[in-house]
Amino acid sequence: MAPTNKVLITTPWPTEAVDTMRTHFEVEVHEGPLPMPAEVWQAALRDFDAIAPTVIDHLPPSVYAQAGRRTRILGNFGVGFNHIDIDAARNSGLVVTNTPGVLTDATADQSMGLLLAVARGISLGDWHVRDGQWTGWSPTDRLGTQVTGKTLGIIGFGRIGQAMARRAHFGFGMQIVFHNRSRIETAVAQGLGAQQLESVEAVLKVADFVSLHCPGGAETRHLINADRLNQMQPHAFLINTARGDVVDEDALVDALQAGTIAGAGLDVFAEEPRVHPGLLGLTNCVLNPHLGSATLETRTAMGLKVVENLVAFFKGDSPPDAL
Ligand code: 8YV
Repeated sequence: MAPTNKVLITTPWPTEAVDTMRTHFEVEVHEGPLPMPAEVWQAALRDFDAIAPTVIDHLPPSVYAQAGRRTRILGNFGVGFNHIDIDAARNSGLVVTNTPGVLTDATADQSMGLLLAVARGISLGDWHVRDGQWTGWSPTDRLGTQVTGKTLGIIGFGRIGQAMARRAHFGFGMQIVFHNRSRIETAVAQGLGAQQLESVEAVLKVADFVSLHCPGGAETRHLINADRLNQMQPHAFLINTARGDVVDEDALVDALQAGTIAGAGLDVFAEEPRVHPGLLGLTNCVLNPHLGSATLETRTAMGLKVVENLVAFFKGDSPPDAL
């Protein structure tokens, strides 16, 4: 019988996904400390045929260069892969896969949820009720901003950006404008009530809400900086479920404090799990602990997608989500 390939999961997954992995491979799950320390990575690269990291793993450079490496594939649990040096991996003969598609809806739901929460004071209202700060209904109490019928600007019109547009347009009657690096077919955009604009600035100028759905990494670092925050309308809100460093957090704190923009709904931060201290004291932002894909169904599907990629790879086929 052929020897079973060994897989290391760096951060515990939902049970069904781990159990499925075990039906194909000899599996170990690293339970902690999290993220997996560099010395554990070093040993893992010698001992495992495949490693399945997540967004919290900032892979030590030795991953790509280690002599005597047994690992041939990294099956990333997540669609974003800015924590992996894809070029270095490729150059060293390491295959990398991700999990597109299965987390689109969960992430778009979360983006819409943050948009509603910050516009309508849902999160702040919850605090106030628990804290005994609600003294009774009044016509002028905690007035938020109407969402229905407003203009949503989307930066990055891939799967998740389009799913956000669908929710906002068909669910809330919003007009959609977006910016995307490549041209989106007019029929696709029109089907979502959306119009592609030539620049990020053009979107920022007209949007009542701006939602970020572009990939992270060097190309989009600080895409939303002080200058661009200034181009937003003072009543506009910024929603980020993409990656924390797409936004210059110092500039965002300044803008939220000065009223340059009205508020923000943030699911991701530049140095997770650290949150910029300036954000913590502000009541015009809603802060979530990177929950974009956090449903049991979605996290299970993400794990199953990693399994599918590893199974294809070890069968000698090309994995469906190779990067
Ligand atoms: C994932 C995400 O949960 O898939 C992504 O890129 O941002 C998240 O929603 C996380 O990355 C897990 O690795």
